[in-house]
Amino acid sequence: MAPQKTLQAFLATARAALTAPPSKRSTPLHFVVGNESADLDSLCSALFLAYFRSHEPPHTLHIPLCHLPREDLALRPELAAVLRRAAVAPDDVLTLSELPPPGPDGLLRPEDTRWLLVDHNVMTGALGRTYGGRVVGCIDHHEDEGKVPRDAAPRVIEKAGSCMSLVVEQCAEAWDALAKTDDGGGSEDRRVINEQLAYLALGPILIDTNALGSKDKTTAHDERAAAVAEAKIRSVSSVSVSGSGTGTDNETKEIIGPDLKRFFDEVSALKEDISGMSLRDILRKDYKEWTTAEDNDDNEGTGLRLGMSSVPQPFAFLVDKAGGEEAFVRELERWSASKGLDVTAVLTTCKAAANGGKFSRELLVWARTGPEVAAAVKRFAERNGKEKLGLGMWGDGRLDAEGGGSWRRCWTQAEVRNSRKQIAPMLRDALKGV
Ligand SMILES: [Mn+2]
Repeated sequence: MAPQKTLQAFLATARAALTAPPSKRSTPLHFVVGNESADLDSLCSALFLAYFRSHEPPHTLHIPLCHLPREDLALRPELAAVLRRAAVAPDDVLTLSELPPPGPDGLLRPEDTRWLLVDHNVMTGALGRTYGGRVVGCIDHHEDEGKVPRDAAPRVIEKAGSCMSLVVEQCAEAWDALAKTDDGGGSEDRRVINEQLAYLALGPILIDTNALGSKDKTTAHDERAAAVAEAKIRSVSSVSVSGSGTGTDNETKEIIGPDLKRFFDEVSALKEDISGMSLRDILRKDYKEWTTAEDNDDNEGTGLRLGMSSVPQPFAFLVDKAGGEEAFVRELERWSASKGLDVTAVLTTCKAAANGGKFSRELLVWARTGPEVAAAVKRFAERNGKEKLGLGMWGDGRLDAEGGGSWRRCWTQAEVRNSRKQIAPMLRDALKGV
C-alpha cells in the first residue's frame, strides 16, 4: 500500500499537476468539483473524494477544485475552521482562479479534462459551458436532472442530508484499507491523517443535519457516514449515532459527544455570523443561479435568469443591516441588476437557539422583468404556497410590491422541511416555457 499523504501534501501534488506547463502536463486531467454555491458540503466533498480517488487503485490523480474565485474563500470562515482541523489553510486549496483558461494554444483544452461532480448533477455556469460535455460521474443529493450519462461511474444520486455522507460511503472501504495501521513506525502519522480526514467529513455532515438532530434532513446515509468518520477519531470514542434523526430542528438533542458538539458549535457559529459582511456579500455567500435556456433545452436563447441566495439570518436582520425596508429593496435591486436576474429569490433561516426555540424559514421572491415573469412567479406561489410551503405574509407586507411588470412578495414559510433544494425545482418549473 502506498504511503498515505496528508491532505496538505495531497493538495500540493494536485496544485503541481494543475499549474505545470502544458508540455509537462499529463493528460487528461481529472477534476472533482462541487456546485456553484460553494458551500461547506460542496467544498469538503470535492476535497474528500479527490483525495480518495487519488489514493485508491488505479491511483489516478484527481484535482479538487473549489467552485469559486479565490477572493470568495474569505466569505466562508466556516470552511477555514474545518480545514484547520485537517491541517490545511485556505491558501492550500485550489479555486477557479488557479484553473488555466480554456483554449487551444497550450492552455487547458476541454477535451483534455474529465470531471466528477459532487453536490450537483448538472454542471452550471461558466464551467458548465466549457466543460459540461466532459462529465464522467457524480455523487449528489439533489434531484436527478438526467444529464449525467446513465452508465457513468460513479453515478450516485440519493437523498441524504449531506452529499458528503454519500461520498464517505463510497470511500468507506478504501478509507478502512488505508487507515489500517499495519506499517509499524508510520502508524501514528497515519492515525493523525485519518483523524484530520474525519473532521473534513464530519464538518458538512454535522452542519447539514443539525448535528444529526434534524429529522427532516438526517438519513441513514448520514448516520452511517458519521459513524465511519467518528471511528477514525481516537479522542471521540463510543459515540452513539443510532436512534438519531428523531429530534426536530426545534430542539437540541445530544446525539453526538462533547468533542464533536464543540466542533459543530464552532463551525455553525462561524457560518451564521454574517454581521461583518456587506449585504452584497451576504447575498453572494451562498448563491445559485439557473437559466430557463438550460431547462427548456434551448441552446440558442439566453432564457430567463433565476438567482437564489440562502441567508442564515432572518429578513429582520437584513432590513436592519440595510437601514430600513426601502434601503434593503434598493440594495436587492442593485444586486439583482448586477446579476442580470429576471427572478430574484432570497431564502432565510433562523436557528432555534436564536428564535425562541423554534427553527424558522422565510422566502422572498421578486419577478422583475415583465408581466409574463410575474405571472409565472404567481403560478409558483399558487401551486406551492399552501400545502408545500405554508406561506404567510411577512411583516404586514412591508416588503411586498407590484406594478410596472414587477411582482415581489416576502413570506414566512411554515413548512420548514423545504429548503432551496426543493424550492428551486418548484420555481424553475413555474418559469419553464416563459
Ligand atoms: Mn449539499
